Amino acid sequence: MQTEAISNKRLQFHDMDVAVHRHTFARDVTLGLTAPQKWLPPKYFYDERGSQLYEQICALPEYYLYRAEQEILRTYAAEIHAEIGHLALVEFGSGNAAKTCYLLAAYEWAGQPFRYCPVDISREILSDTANRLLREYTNIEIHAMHADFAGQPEVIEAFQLEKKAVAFFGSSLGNFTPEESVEFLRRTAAILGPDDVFLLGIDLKKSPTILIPAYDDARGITAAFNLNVLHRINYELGGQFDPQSFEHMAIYNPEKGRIEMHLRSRQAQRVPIVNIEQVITFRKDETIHTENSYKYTEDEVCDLGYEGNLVLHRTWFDARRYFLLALFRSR
Ligand code: AVI
Repeated sequence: MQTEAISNKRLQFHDMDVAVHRHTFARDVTLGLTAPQKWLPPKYFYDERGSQLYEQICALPEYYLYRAEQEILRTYAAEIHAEIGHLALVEFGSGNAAKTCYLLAAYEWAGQPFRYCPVDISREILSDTANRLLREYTNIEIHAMHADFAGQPEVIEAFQLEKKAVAFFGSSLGNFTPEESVEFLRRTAAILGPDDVFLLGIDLKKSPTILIPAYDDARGITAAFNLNVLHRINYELGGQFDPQSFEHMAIYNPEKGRIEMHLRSRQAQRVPIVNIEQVITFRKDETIHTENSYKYTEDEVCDLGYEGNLVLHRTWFDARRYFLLALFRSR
């Protein structure tokens, strides 16, 4: 990744090379849509519109994940801050940082300058959020990074922090397969110093009667979020998808312990995608697998961390024990 730092007194911005990103998108779409089970990586949901739709999902009554994690951060912010100390806070997938604000407020109340380093794949949200936080907190200094961190958590080394708390909230680790999660955790653990911590917010296993509506809401916002990836292929890669000819689907796969999102073709169809020189054919009811959301038990989170070279130190739960915030250190 090439980074370009635009500095002002309290804000530094590391930019991703957008041309490289476009190329990767074209490559991933070609790979995914020509596979026997068509698939697309979920990271491509998050263009500007997709990020806005995700914010709307977080406000939905069915999407308990957001409020459960918010409850944990609101209730225990001071305790978490005391536990981690006044370390620079790096956040993978920071989005609008709405929940992180509870923790940032605890930093602010300490009355000492602190550094927040948000990393996100959506540049618009990152930049808007950084500017908003600068207005809200007087002690904050922000080093923001526009990056696709999923395959290379080491991008955060560009912040050159001596000591850090690295946060990965929102159950976003659940969008990786367990194998990818272990790899991500190992690579993250490898760049943690002895005083550093890793904070993981993760959704817990529960009844499919609660899980499924969270990914298939009554207002159809999750459906729009899922279908948005077809719009994105249309405008970024010259695709000719008619999104209305696809239907959103969310199922719980109990063997794998994950919610799967798919887009099901309502009819047999051929879809040209000009920029990748492909015509993709669909049978009626054929699906594109667009996302996995793995759910874990507390023990599985501990084991996953251990395999990722991390030791679990503390846990916090919401009152219903729907969601877990886990604090790890490198082992
Ligand atoms: C970002 N990620 C953790 C969300 C999830 O729950 O898997 C994305 C999402 N997909 C559908 N609704 C929300």
